[in-house]
Amino acid sequence: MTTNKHVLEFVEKYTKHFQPDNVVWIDASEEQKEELTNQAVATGEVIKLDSKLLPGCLYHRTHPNDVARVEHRTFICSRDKENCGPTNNWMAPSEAYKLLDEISYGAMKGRTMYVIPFSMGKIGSPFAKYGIELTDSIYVVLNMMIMTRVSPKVFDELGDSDDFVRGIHSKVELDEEKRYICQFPEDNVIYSINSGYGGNVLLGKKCFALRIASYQGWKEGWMAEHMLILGIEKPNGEIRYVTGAFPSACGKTNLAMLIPPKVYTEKGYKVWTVGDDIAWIRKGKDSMLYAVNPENGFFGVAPGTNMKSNPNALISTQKGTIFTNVVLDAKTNTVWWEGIKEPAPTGDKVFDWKGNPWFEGKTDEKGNVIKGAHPNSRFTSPAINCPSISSEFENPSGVPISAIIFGGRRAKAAPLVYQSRDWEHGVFVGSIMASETTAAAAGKVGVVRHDPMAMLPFCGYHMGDYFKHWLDMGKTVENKPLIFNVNWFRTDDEGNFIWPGFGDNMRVLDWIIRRCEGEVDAVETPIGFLPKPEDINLEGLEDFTIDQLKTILDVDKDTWIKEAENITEFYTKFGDKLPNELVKQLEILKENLK
Ligand code: OXD
Ligand code: MN
Repeated sequence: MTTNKHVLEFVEKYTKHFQPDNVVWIDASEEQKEELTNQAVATGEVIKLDSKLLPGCLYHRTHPNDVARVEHRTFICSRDKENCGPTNNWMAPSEAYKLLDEISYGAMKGRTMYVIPFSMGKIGSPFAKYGIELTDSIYVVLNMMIMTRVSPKVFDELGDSDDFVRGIHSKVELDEEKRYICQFPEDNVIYSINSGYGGNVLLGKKCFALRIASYQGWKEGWMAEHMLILGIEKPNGEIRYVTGAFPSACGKTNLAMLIPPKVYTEKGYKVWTVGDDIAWIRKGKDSMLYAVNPENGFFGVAPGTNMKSNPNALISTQKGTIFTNVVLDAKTNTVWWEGIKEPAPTGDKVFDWKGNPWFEGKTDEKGNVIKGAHPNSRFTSPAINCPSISSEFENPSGVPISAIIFGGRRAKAAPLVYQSRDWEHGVFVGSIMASETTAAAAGKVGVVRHDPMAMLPFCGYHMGDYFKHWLDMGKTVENKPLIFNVNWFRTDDEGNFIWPGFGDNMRVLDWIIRRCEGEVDAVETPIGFLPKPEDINLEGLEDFTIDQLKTILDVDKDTWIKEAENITEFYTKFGDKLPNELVKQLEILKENLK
């Protein structure tokens, strides 16, 4: 398939290492896809779903110990420990290669090794970066064919070049004690073993498009961010693009595919989806920042996705999709998850994500309800399935960004929306993001942690340098995006969400766009500019009053004084690498709160 000697050497080296029975080069042809699917069906690795109800769809279960990203087993193996920074785990590259080689030596005996040439970004576009993933999992191959552009054309683009990311994956024995997800930024290498969960093994996604790419972007003058990209079409046909950084499982996919409320659609507003998880950002025309989505599909969280919360996502899953760890109804060969629709399927052929017979309300021996789908169960769907996919999705130059939104899951503290005073303050706002943890990563759920720019688990270098890079990128463009922070998750004393969220988030996007166009003024507060309550359009919103809105537009000084103390402590981690601009911004915040 190629004569590129770097590629051939790489494949040969790991063929010797893993000792597979066969090596198969992936050309992503329909015949090959069909053949691989049939093989995976024969071994039980995947189950074919009903060809009429869910054409081209497959079902898969991961090992029960392997259902989320494992941040404590994820390492940045930079040559110098200092470059990994205080927020990542570090291992010396030589030590890491040795350890991983030892654990995975001969791991593919009796298996096939697949060689996947893939592109992040449209092949041949200025944003595109190429990779080769080696894997012993057909599930990985089939997912990569949805999530990235898998094609032998990658070799044509590469020519003789050595400029590709080497992705090495083996399930080995799925031993969680020997699970390692290692990134070697200076070597362009990712080495992932003992896992079969998407976020750990679809190496184009978090490992490449964020961890390695953030490092590449730092060196090459661009940015790789954990951000959705959406376009808001106004009644006059103009489209404004917004990117949004939110931690995992905080609604990026829902926001990216938002359907505006009737009061907006009637006037002609539309929302277009460019990306739901990752944005690569570069300086472009008109001295603006431009963003592309380097992925080709969605790896979305299933539970809670339904025709009301996100019809565009649900429709995207109706063909060519791989479902992982949801409920299987083996009688109809369809899937179900909590929140998709009531009632759950019944009968003796309904199985939960672990493969056990299941019915809604089933409890364990302690009386706890057993969920049918894992809270981090997923769908992998082609982006072209999405009814709201933007016509600019494939634009090789990306889309111009008018606004950047940061947002976390905060029961208190952060108001519904506020705007930073300028770029520098905006970088500060991103750097102080905090959010309650979710099921997307192994560990405790619901604990507030600092997650700057939603990149805490994904930044491939020192986060102090990352902040500096953000500050520098602002200097490269005159027409900078305005920077905002949102919080859809404020709760009342009973713990209920106050803001209706979902499609109604359009009302906040509308304010953001009107701010970008200079059409509406705002109130200056210690933390930035807040909307006047009457400027958030509540028309047509039932059961929600302006008084409720006011409760989520407040900036409680005592809460923020505590927040400033937490930020001070968090910032000490970065030592000398914390840019002075951010120190100054923290002082301004404290001063404003006096
Ligand atoms: C994801 C994640 O899968 O952030 O997008 O975990
Ligand atoms: Mn994500």
